[in-house]
Amino acid sequence: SDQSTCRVGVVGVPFEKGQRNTGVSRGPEVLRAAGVIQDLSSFGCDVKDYGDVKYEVVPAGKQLSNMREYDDFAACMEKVSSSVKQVLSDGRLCLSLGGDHSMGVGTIDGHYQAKGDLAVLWIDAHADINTSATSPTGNLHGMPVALLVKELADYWPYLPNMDWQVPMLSIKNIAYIGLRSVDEYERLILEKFGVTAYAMEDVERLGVHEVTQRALEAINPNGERSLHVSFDIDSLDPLEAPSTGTTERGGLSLREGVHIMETVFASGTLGAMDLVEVNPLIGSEKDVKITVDAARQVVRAGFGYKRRGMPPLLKQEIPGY
Ligand code: 4U7
Ligand code: MN
Ligand code: MN
Ligand code: MN
Repeated sequence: SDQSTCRVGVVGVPFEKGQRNTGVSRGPEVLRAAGVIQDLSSFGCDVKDYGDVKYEVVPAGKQLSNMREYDDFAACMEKVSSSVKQVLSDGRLCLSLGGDHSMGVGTIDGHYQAKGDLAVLWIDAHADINTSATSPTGNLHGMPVALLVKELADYWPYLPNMDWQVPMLSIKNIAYIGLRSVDEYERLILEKFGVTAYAMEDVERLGVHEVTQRALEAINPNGERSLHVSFDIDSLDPLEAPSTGTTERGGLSLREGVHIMETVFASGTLGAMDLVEVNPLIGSEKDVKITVDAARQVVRAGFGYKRRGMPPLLKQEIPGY
């Protein structure tokens, strides 16, 4: 019998220039080596690995202020976008392994090109909605949401080599879960546009299940939009995911992260998921293992793994069953 519950395409994005720590670019290699792909096929997914995205830099000819490594970013994300678009056009769900979170620009652009109107669930300690004018760091991994939304298009200078990317997302169709480190101007934008944002205090008050249901209801009430989940591993508490560059204490438990992804799967709307910001060069060997194991559990939950157990794959007949 064909029990393939899902068809998935995996894209690796070994990009780390959106932030300052060496090592995030090794995320895809470490997650694959730990068995992310086998995790999915072990419960019946049909998984195809599309490999890692490669790019060549085209210098913009001028420095963009407060956008570090802009040339590499623009070149890489164009390739990320076309890979994600390819996976989805092949009739697969897309799992993108990062890499730093600036890659959300490429993955969400590619998703939009394949599926049109989207709903985006951004699971993160941070809002990642700085522009080059508001960013305290100049790090592009803190800016992807602001690059993607229509409502902030006028807040950017002309961005050379980004003509392939049109800000197409409505800020109304994004919801956050896990926030606990939001910069002042980010807060201003969230307030101004009434963005659906469940910070940690909301998870405490309502519980993770209610928060996830409300987030999905707000951005995709009829379930007609394809859902993009961008999961920053730093949304989890650093006790559960220590090997990442921008830890914030007081985060989601691994169980809460898994529960969010189980709820996402149950909604039947998932089109693509990013798992980003795992940095195997931060912390001890044990820290890296804890972080990578957490990432694996979050991913498999999103593609249909059930903690209560899965039915057998019936590769052979077992007498008596
Ligand atoms: B991540 C920060 F200032 N807001 O913009 C910034 F605190 O993808 C952090 O969520 C961004 O990890 C964190 O640099 C980006 C900073
Ligand atoms: Mn992030
Ligand atoms: Mn973050
Ligand atoms: Mn981070």
